[in-house]
Amino acid sequence: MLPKSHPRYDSLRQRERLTEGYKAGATALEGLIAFGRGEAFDYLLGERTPQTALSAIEASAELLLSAKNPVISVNGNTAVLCPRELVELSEIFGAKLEINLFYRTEERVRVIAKILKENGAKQVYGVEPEALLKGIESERRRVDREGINRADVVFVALEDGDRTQALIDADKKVIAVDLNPLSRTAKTATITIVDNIVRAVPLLIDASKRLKTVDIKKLESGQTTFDNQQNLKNSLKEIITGL
Ligand code: PTJ
Repeated sequence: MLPKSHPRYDSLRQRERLTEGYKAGATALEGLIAFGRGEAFDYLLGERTPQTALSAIEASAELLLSAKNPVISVNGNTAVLCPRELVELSEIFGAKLEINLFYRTEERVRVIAKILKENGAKQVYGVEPEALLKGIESERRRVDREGINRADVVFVALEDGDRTQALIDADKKVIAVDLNPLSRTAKTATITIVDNIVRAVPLLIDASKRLKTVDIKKLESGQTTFDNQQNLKNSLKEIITGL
């Protein structure tokens, strides 16, 4: 039993969620390793949201609010780390929730769909994906015809760079959450939020609720001012300054 008074309670709780998620059949064993790499970067960030992530979150909220067919891509890590928040995010934008797995099995898809539904999702896409995303050979190429296949903006987290590139090549805009500002995903996405998914999604929810009251035309003009490459460089500077 993890005592709430433990100074690293939040971090240890995230680990527990993932190991529980693995035992339940949602999270891939490799997902635990991927999380460990993220933890190392989170440590370098001082386990708090950097200023650069706040700028990226603001730009992401603007992009999602102006999207015509946004989709939130869910994998075995995000499904257990922040399922309720992902459902809430999807409701704010009228975005579809689509399961997209690197280590795809029917059983994992079933368990993840159940988790999302238990957390309020009315419809889950990607359960029987019929379309294929060009440019990748992994299981991530399987996409829902009505979901990622038709999306103009795709929200991804804990992702491999190949699919982000394939989504960009398919003329979609990609919002990535990745603690590693040096990853291929981070460098390839339209907007990269360098932060822990468990902090980034609630902040994105808050920013979106606030911006929802703003005129859409103003939002569209705001998007063009965000420079992802510069923001990533600034993220690295923030890490170095922190060190
Ligand atoms: O559930 P599946 O089958 O789709 O598999 C998912 C994993 C995570 C196993 C797969 O996508 C994978 O191997 O990912 P990578 O290539 O290791 O990339 C994961 C990235 O996410 C790394 O750059 C990590 O630093 C980052 N990361 C890890 N934990 C977090 C994170 N970013 C944000 N928040 C986290 N909590």
